[in-house]
Amino acid sequence: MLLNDNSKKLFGKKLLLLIHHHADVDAVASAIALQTVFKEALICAPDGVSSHGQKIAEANNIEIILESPNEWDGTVIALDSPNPEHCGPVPKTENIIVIDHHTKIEGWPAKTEIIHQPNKTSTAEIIIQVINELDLKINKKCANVLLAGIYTDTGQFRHANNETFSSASILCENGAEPQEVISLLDSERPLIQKVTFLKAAQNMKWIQHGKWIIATSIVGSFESGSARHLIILGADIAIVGSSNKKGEMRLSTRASNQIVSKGFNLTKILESICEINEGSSGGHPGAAGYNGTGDTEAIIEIAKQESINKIKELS
Ligand SMILES: [Mn+2]
Repeated sequence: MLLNDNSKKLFGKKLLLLIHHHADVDAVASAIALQTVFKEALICAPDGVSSHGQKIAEANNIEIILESPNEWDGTVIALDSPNPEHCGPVPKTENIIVIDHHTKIEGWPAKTEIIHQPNKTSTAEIIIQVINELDLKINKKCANVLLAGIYTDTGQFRHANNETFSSASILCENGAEPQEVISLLDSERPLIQKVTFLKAAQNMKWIQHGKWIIATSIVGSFESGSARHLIILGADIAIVGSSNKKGEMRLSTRASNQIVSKGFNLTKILESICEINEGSSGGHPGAAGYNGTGDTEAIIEIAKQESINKIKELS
């Protein structure tokens, strides 16, 4: 059982569904799914929604507010967000539920109800179980968006496990249409994204260490998609950075299934950057992100060196 009596009670209050910065499909889908069973719930994305996240919202006519209220006199449900910084500012409230599947959850106030399932390949899969335990029904819209969350968070099922397919199967029994989801998400990318990915490849530097290849690049935006594409090109570890004029910078990192299966873990690399440069990090062994301040190139270099050190420890 994921839910205790207290968390069940908290679902009965006025709900604010808070999704992480630059919300991805998993986060947006989890919020939309909960809104299909709690019609009055508000969805809030304090730092915007990714382009695919927006697609899912638009296809379902969902309204997402972009500024989080200062206070909330019901329950705030943080989705797909391992720490408060990822979805902040969190409104002042008595009641918080966190539903997440990232490796490490931290920084939430003591009274928070934490539903943490790091073995699940998406938050969407946790939502299926939550809705079941609340004795509510998954309708077609709910099933479709959750399938979209699973589809993207598992990299089109490349990182799926046994349970992922059981969850997807439950969704299909409840009306999800795999082809609808796939054609919505695989439709053509905006030009600016395509150009960014090409620039990421153009400015890429790479080194080989043993049989492993580490690629790095800097882009203006879309760093996670850029990192993913460097893996498709043949890198085992991709580290892509971006920064803004305020001096804030972001790293997005990806690792190939091959190196992850040997025990390589990106969250460890980014945690060591937090020790050196503060900031916050989170994610999974094969896909992780870091937010901080400082010189992007220097921090990419540190991440690269840390990766080389970890490669030396692999079997
Ligand atoms: Mn997720």
